[in-house]
Amino acid sequence: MKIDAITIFPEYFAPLQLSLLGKAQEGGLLSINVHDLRAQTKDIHHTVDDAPYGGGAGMVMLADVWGNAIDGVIEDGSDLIILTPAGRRFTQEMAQELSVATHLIFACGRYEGIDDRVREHYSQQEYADRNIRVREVSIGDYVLGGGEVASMVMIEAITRLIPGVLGNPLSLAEESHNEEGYLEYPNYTRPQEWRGIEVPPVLLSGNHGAIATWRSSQARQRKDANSN
Ligand code: 6GU
Repeated sequence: MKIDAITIFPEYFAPLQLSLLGKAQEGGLLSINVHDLRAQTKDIHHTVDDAPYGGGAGMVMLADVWGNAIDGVIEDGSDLIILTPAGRRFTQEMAQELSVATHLIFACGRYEGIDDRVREHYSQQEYADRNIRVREVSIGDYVLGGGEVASMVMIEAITRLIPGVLGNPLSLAEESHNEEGYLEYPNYTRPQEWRGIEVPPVLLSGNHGAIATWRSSQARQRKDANSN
């Protein structure tokens, strides 16, 4: 999978070089390229935004600068993801869908967002004919300063589903097992007693049927206790 992220803050993406994602890139399973939007500006001030037509608070990012940046990376089959709090909610299901994509482009908006003609332009039939799909995505019901952190959340959730990226493929199998809105059961390791709290005895029983029953009941209780 190839990922291009376009942003005015390329430094935000440094953590993607760490841990399993860094290894996946070294191993060639994944390539992540971060692009500075300002490199596409042609004026001396490197302007990326302007006041909104119709008035109102904040600034809107320039269509032309975004168009130049996206044109530089887009190819047949690309998925263009525009990060905005007004987008469709990112879920595990969307992560699964995107984990089989070949090329993801993350357009990280700041301020009051990107001139909407960018979305409209790349949604046209000529792009659809090239298997290019555009989506506006949000990671949840709260407002961030920009799409950078949101795109990193998506990149982590999506890329760990690519075979070979996650260290332990068994935990993936167990997870998909647990879909259907399931939350996982509580886990324990040594020591058997810590600060006066014992590991639940059923886990030491060696009775695998009883352990499975206990775990699913615990997962259910935890899900209920944490439900909004
Ligand atoms: Cl994608 N962007 C911003 N600015 N805020 C968000 C978001 C995205 N998702 C949730 N909140």
